[in-house]
Amino acid sequence: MIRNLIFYCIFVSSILTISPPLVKIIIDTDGVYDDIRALSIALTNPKVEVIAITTVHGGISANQSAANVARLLRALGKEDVPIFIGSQDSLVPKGPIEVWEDLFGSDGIGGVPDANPKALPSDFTMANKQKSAVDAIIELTNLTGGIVLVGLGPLTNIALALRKDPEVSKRIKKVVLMGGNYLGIGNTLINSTAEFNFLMDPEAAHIVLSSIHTTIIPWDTCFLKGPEYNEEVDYEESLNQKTLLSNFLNNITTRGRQYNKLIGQIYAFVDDIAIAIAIDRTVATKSLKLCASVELEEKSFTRGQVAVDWLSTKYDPVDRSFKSIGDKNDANWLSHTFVTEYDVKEVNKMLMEAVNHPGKSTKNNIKFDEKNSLL
Ligand SMILES: [Ca+2]
Repeated sequence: MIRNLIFYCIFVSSILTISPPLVKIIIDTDGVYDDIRALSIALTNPKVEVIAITTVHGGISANQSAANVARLLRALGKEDVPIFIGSQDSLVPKGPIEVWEDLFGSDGIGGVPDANPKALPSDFTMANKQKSAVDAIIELTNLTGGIVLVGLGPLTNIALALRKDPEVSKRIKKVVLMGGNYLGIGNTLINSTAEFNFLMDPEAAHIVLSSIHTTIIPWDTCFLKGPEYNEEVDYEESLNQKTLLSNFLNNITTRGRQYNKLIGQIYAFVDDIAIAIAIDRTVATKSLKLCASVELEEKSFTRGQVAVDWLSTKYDPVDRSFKSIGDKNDANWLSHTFVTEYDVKEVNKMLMEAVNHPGKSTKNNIKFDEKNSLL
């Protein structure tokens, strides 16, 4: 009896040791090439269960985003991950999407439909047609506890989900966003101090930041730290591994990397950082907790910029930084965690593991040459 009990205890403890709980993630994305690179990490990381991928307008349409995600899922043999299409426009409609073709190509992923895996018409029909992204977020967070919601695009879907069912904010474990800023560094228009995702739907960003404490990877951090961290990692290392996924990521980012070079910008990590921090929060090595809101004034240079209340902060001598005193300020601006430094080597490691991951399909780890022919 005692021996059986000991065996049972060893058996249970070994299971607990071998199988830490999976990080359950829903990713909301506008499906351009950095989103696809970031999704690759989540979809292949053994610590992660991707519950669903929801798509939103942004760099491209929500439909094109869903097709790009479907193409990635085929590359990984992960067609079982559900895709739900969401909002086609911002809360205050802004009209047709202007795709930044020089950077992203016409489809948001480099305009290379013949790159392996080739784009297929069926990519546009893989998404679940029964349910919208907003309802999927509401229902899936009801079915599964402890979900981490990661936003990699404009926040329209997440805002609508929080509006339709405010309890979403209590059910989810946390929200990690790539977007916004805290120093007013913009990345879209020369007359705007807003970051792209927030500028594409400032009202949605305002709703999200007013409804729930979030962890934000602001554009300022990507912009300021990207060049500095280039001394620590080779951002293109994961693109030269000659696996199907590595070649795919290389092909879909070629145009963007060339364009960045042309305008003197560096090809660095962006959305990948959000996914890495959602999986392992220690990837964020320094952060600021700040009460913040979003500027909504129309036709202003600052529309979509994050407004920070520095007066409600105090100096933290240990971290040598300013941090908010409470969870909200007197104007009810909630506090948010802005990641200001991150472990770039760990993000690169996760990306390297992704491109070298065999996935469900063994074809993924077969080595390919530059033209995608089998070696
Ligand atoms: Ca994005």
